Amino acid sequence: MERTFAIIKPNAFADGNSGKILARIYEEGFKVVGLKKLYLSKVEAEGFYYVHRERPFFGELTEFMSSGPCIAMVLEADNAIQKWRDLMGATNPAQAAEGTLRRQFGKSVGENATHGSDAPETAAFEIGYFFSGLELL
Ligand code: 3AN
Repeated sequence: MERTFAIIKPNAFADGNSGKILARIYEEGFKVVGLKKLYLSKVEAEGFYYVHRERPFFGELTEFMSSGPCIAMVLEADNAIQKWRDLMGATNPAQAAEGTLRRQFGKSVGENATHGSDAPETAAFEIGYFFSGLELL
């Protein structure tokens, strides 16, 4: 079993799509080990996306992620990191495959409905950034 970190981003939360996304998560066989609603500050979003600090879109990305509430989750499954990335689809919703969450709920490359860790090391950092061990029992 592997764990990954996932976010229902502010655009999907504001659009009222959190329930539909959670339903897909359960249908696809993930166990939801942790779940919380958060309203990130700009500084908290910057800390989360620290690896992207040199990217040209860092300001836009952290503004968006702190623009409204989101839902942070820890998901567990066999091969959870890749399995969740497959369910999300490509970063750009216009290029995401039919049936993926970003295709269905994303608006743009920034407002793309969901986040997912891209490797075991990033999953460990991201889970620890949002959840304590006691919250994941
Ligand atoms: P992924 O989230 O699919 O791993 P990355 O690592 O390319 O994609 O992007 C990291 C984050 O930055 C994503 N949450 C994405 O929404 C955002 N992002 C990527 N490119 C842009 C862009 N050109 N403008 C705004 N946000 C972007």
